[in-house]
Amino acid sequence: MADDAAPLLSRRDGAVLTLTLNRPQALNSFNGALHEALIGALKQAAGDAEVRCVVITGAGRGFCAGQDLSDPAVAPDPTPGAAPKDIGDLIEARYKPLALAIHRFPVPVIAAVNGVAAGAGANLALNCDIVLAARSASFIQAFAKIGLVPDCGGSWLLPRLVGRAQAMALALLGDKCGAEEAQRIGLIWRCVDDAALAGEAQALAARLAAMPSRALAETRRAFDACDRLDLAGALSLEGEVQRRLGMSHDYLEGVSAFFAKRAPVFKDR
Ligand code: T3D
Repeated sequence: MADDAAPLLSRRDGAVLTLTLNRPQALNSFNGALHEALIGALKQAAGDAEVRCVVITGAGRGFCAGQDLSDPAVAPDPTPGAAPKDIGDLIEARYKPLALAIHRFPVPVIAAVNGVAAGAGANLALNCDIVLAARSASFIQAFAKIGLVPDCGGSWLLPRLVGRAQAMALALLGDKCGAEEAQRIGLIWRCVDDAALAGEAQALAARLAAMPSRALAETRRAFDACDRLDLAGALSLEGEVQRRLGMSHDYLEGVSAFFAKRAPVFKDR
């Protein structure tokens, strides 16, 4: 694949937008062009009322191998005496906005993990609302192996997803966690046969796209916010969100459709 190939492929099927990371020669690792393309596509989709679910997947045999460690903009310079690069700026400028864009996205985001997901690539997937993986895929918290800590939200996500004991082992050892094991420990939702991944991801996306998007995004927001709340605070938050949703078109539509014994047509976003 030529270096000037589009780093991100974008396809619309009805209300479902599929974004394919497209640097297969480097296992879809992130360089500046891929970062810009992905965040740009997410921003555009967030403002497009016709998009009601996003699927992120990878081209070729990998999902995403995290940061492109050969990118001269951020890779350490081995020349004796060369000044170290400030990769904190990279995290602030690229990975933080990416993780937040997914957590604040107005409609569900699915990761369809088609192969190895390492470093920030693993955590890109784990930031998504639902992670579906091919049975042959794997997740690697590769950071410790190169002297770094989990980023792209990994330090927040991992203990919440799998508990501290599993999270510590995943992060400290950096071992490959196969998709079946990832499902068993609760790191991901489900793995499916490799040949079924794309179809299952699209079917799931179409199903979510027909659901009340605003309520789904508020569910994610409540789950994230409740981490900082006690039970009373969580109950208050639920009341505040229900108050808003109870005044929405989709609630009226959902209840009307229930009594009319017809399929609802949800519109809010
Ligand atoms: O700047 C900063 O570092 C801060 C940002 C941090 C965020 C991060 O994501 S840090 C973590 C970075 N990622 C890694 O450390 C993972 C590195 N990759 C691997 O450990 C392995 O490639 C995999 C376990 C993911 C897959 O192994 P395998 O044996 O299936 O494939 P491979 O042969 O290692 O890789 C295939 C090609 O992709 C190879 O290129 P080549 O030899 O065919 O020309 C390899 O160099 C390239 N590749 C894989 N990962 C990266 C990469 N090239 C650049 N950057 C990568 N991350």
